[in-house]
Amino acid sequence: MKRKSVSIIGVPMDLGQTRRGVDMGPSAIRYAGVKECLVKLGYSVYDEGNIKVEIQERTILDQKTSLKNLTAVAEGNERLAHKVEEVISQRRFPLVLGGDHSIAIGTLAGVAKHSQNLGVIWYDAHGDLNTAETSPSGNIHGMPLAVSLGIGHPALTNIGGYAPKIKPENIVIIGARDLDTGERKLIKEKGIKVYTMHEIDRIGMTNVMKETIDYLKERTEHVHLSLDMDGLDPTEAPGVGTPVAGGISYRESHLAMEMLEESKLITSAEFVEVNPILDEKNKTGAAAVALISSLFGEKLL
Ligand code: B3U
Ligand code: MN
Ligand code: MN
Repeated sequence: MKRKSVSIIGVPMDLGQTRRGVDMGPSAIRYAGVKECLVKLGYSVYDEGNIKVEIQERTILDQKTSLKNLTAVAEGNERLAHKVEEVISQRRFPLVLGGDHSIAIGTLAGVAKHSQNLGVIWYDAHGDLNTAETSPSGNIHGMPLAVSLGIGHPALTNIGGYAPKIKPENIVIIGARDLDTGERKLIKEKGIKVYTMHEIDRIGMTNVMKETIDYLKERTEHVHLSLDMDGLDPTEAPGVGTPVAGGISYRESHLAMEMLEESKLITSAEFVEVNPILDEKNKTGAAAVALISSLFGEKLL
């Protein structure tokens, strides 16, 4: 990471899924000391506060598609896209804190405005490549990667006023271990590069990251990191809405962040799905801050 200014943007979004509490994720990550860590590392840090997200006590189903809370998710993401775009115009690094993963729709809409050939690392147990037709849940947090490819409901794919935001060959998914049938089909159809837990176990995180960095360096100009805390193993990051056993370890995740830091490739990032209600003494919030510190250059020695 180049020494530069960082803008923290909180997104208290919980409408992309149905478990309560993930809207407090930004507070949990702030409480765990994200700003202080970045200041200590020498960055100028601006906490931009939170993006306004509607509070809805009941799930509203879209009549035609059964998408959950479509209007409120789209509106929150539109505001987020605008903010991210503004932050990049000010030459600051946008660090977005979620909130459920539906917020990647807005983040990518803002980031891609500044980048014709954006790379994306999707660190996640899931593919987030569903559409209204393939989704088992109707939850929009299972769709943001498809939406960013221009696949999905127009109210989502057109956020920021353009589509698509990214190209399938510029994506690397890391940590996948729970993929739906429609997602598998899309991965094959579009030729998306995926390192499942199988590959991580086979070749090790060092090689996964080496290959990822080489792959993206060759074909992209900026790289966004979208890190879903459920990519980590639930024993080490229990505060997430959809935990999946057999995940990436805390240590492997640190290594991944350190290698990304060395590569100087990452130009924007988001950390999502921290749910303090489901967490154990803010373990997941603290893990997010520890990983952010590594990504921004904290060294052991
Ligand atoms: N693939 C499932 C489950 C899921 C996706 N993202 C999360 N969970 N966090 C779905 O609902 O789309
Ligand atoms: Mn996700
Ligand atoms: Mn996930």
